[in-house]
Amino acid sequence: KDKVIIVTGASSGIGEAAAKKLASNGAKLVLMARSEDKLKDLKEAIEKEGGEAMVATGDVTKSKDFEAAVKSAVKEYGKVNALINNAGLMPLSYIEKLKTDEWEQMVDVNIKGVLNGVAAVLPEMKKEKGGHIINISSMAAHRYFPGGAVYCATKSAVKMFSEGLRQELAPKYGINVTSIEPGAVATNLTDTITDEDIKEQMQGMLEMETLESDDIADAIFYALTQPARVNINDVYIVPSEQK
Ligand code: NJP
Repeated sequence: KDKVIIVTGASSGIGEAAAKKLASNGAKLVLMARSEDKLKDLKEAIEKEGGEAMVATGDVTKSKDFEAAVKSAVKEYGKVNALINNAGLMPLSYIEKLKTDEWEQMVDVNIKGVLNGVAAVLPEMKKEKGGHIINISSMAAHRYFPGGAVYCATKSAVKMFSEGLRQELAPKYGINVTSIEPGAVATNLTDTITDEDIKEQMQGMLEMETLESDDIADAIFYALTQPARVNINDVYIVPSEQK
């Protein structure tokens, strides 16, 4: 209750579901993504339900955008208690196709975006003498799947970075850190795939019953609502039907 929480990638999928869930439980939400119109609609939807939210349009790959989001959060709500580093991209392809621009995008958003977020919120969390950072990693941190070499590498980086972050920040500053590793969730994530073969394979995979964004929002809520002494390190969630 009354926690100020920044959610990146709040304009769709898991981020949107998490923002709604947290707002309906009394948190003040700072909604970050590039699609301003979608964020405005979400803010309106949250307020209609009696919740509080503000829009902080920005690109997580730009440290200045993140700093601006934190600054406006502090101006509006006075503090930052939690950051959900959720923004991510998954343009899968086989390495031999050398889609190097897409590799770079994934490294920038999935890894650098997380680092920018941590750098932007850390001073505020230190002031608050505590906080919580949740990084959305993936099942891809546990195993390779076709066309996923770079994506899996970025998500492994996020998982390992989360553990280092926890060991450095939790004992010293009371900042807990959680890595959430979902299997297939029904969202727009596959829209960024430009490789037609991979797209077809993914469609086949998604014929199984996938997780809903709300399932991941529930896991985020669970991790955030533990007593300060409890750090939920990893949450690995897959659809029951996923092999
Ligand atoms: O995907 P989607 P998800 N700066 O496409 C934002 C991970 N995950 O909810 O900027 C700021 O609906 C984009 O917003 P916009 C996955 O890797 C998923 O599934 O307006 N924001 C949108 O809100 C990712 O880390 C599955 O275009 C940027 C959001 O990211 C997280 O879950 C499985 C941005 C993407 O929403 C959420 O993805 C898994 C930027 N530069 C892990 N670039 C799954 N769905 O199956 C993108 O293991 N965004």
